[in-house]
Amino acid sequence: MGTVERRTFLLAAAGTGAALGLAACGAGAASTSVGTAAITPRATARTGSGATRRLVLRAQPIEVDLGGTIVATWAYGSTIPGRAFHATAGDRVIVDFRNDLPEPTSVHWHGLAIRNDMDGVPGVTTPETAPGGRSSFDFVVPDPGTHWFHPHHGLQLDHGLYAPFVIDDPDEPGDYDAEWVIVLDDWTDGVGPDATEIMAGLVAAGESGDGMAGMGMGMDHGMGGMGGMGMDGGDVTYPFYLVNGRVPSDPETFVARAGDRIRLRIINAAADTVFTVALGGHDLVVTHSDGYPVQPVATPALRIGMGERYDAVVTLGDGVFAFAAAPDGKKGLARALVRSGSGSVPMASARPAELAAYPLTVDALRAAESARLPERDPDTVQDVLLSGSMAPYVWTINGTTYQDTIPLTIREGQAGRLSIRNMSMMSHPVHVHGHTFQMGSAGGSGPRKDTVLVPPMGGYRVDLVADNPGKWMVHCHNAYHADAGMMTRLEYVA
Ligand SMILES: [Cu+2]
Repeated sequence: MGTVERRTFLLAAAGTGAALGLAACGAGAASTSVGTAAITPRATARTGSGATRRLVLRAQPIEVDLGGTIVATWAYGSTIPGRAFHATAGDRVIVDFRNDLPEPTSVHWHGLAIRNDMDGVPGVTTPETAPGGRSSFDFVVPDPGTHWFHPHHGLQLDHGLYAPFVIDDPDEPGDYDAEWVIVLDDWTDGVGPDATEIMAGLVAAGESGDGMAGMGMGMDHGMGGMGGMGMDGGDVTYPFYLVNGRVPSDPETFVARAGDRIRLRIINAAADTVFTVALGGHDLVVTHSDGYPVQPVATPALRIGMGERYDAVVTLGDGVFAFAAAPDGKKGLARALVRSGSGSVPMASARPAELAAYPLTVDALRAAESARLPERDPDTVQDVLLSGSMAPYVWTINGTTYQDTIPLTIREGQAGRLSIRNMSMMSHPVHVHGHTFQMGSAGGSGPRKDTVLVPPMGGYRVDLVADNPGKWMVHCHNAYHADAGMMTRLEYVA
């Protein structure tokens, strides 16, 4: 495990605790946040490639075929996922965004440590885009990797509003024959209750003290509803789980030749579902976590939390294989097919044997040398305590919901350490905007990431460098937990 620490805490699950107000011990709660004046010089100091790429993006209501089921939803463009956008590290990206949805929205560029005022968080970094309105974004993409974009607005993530954002590394040889982007999702739009109805059901169930009470709202026929009582399987069961917008009975089929080396770029865009993924008959050789290289490690199966991305290389055998994504703690399966020869197509419900293996998690990964932060003792250590409950349906960081949060603080140039501890019986994917952290300690062997799945009652220590001034969200990437309060900010102070 190297220095990656996974700490288990013997804390009562119910203890949201009053004595947790440790958030602001680092840089001083009385300091004032830095403003745009600090953001611009830092952003303009970035060396670019000189190239400019343009993205014309429209959020709109569409009808889309999931594979025999046509549903109404909201999407970027006319497909689910939205078309993947490609750039090279150092490129300037100019986005012309139009909102044709009936409510305000925003676009957040997940995993990109771009300038703060382009981060797409209404009320914190970037104005929302009104219905019928336009917004433009203009930023330099600093780091290569598999990233994505989605709204940072209420529960909009649980519609079809997501798309890959792939940044190529000009210095990487690309030792593979092809790359395939694989986006996982949990799906309810047009077949089950929508996100707002699900949230209302979770809140109502929490008020009645009955975690299953929400089942009454049209979800009593197995087409969706609330999951188990706060266990690791998420809070919501979904009618469908999708790979690249397709149900398992009518999957996307990737075609290649036996012996080809394929780079998979796997993105979990789900709102409430952790997936375990496997390619039948193959090992996945994991090469990157959240865009950053790791020492390659082979595994039959891989666990991926919401918001996380993993890249893996596979060397294809000869035949027809299922790439399967099993939702943790829930029934159902998502899949794509890989065809590299003749053979019969596995049944839609067939689970590759690899899914029975214990899946690789972040604990087994070590950063490539190039991905390690410089070794450095932290200037500030701050707690990120995750807690909450199903009844009432409230999720907190450091003992408060977002509206009452006391932001984490840091000064530009400081080394910061977050001590993330999960005091609940659910896993939470914790996402930090504008930065990537190194698991364990700076200069150690832990992987670089921007989103980490923290297991029930577990914890991680992560280090980051305060090199991107602004106000940055730190939050759970479960859309329902975030909406129920599980968010805070990391604010730069003078
Ligand atoms: Cu959570």
